[in-house]
Amino acid sequence: MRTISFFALVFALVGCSKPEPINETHTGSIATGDSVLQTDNSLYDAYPFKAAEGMTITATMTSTEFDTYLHLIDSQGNQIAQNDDDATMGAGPGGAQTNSKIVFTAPSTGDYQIYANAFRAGETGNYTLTITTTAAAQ
Ligand SMILES: [Ca+2]
Ligand SMILES: [Ca+2]
Repeated sequence: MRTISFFALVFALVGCSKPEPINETHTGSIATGDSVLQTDNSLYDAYPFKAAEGMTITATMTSTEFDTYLHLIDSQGNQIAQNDDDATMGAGPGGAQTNSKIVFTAPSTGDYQIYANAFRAGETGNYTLTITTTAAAQ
């Protein structure tokens, strides 16, 4: 019983602590069977993470195989930022400026998701996604 109580306390404390900054790189692929965006039937992969109020959330998505698209989703499921093409992110397929970047300040502490998405329905291929959060200004 004592051991169970100890772990319950530890988990309670972890749950209350502010999210730490993250710096993640994911390699993935958009493929048949992935989640489907309701608005245009394009495919996406969802990446959940936590951020504290005031943190700067930066996400980048690059692919040489398809036109990337990024969405930032809050804990209520609302899209709070999006980007199709960012000219600073280098060339996508055919040398076109199709890669994506979002920079956004977290409006509250909680759960967020990045949707790594293809611009069009039917587009598939490999991609690299980064998600970073930097500490809020003190
Ligand atoms: Ca996928
Ligand atoms: Ca794009």
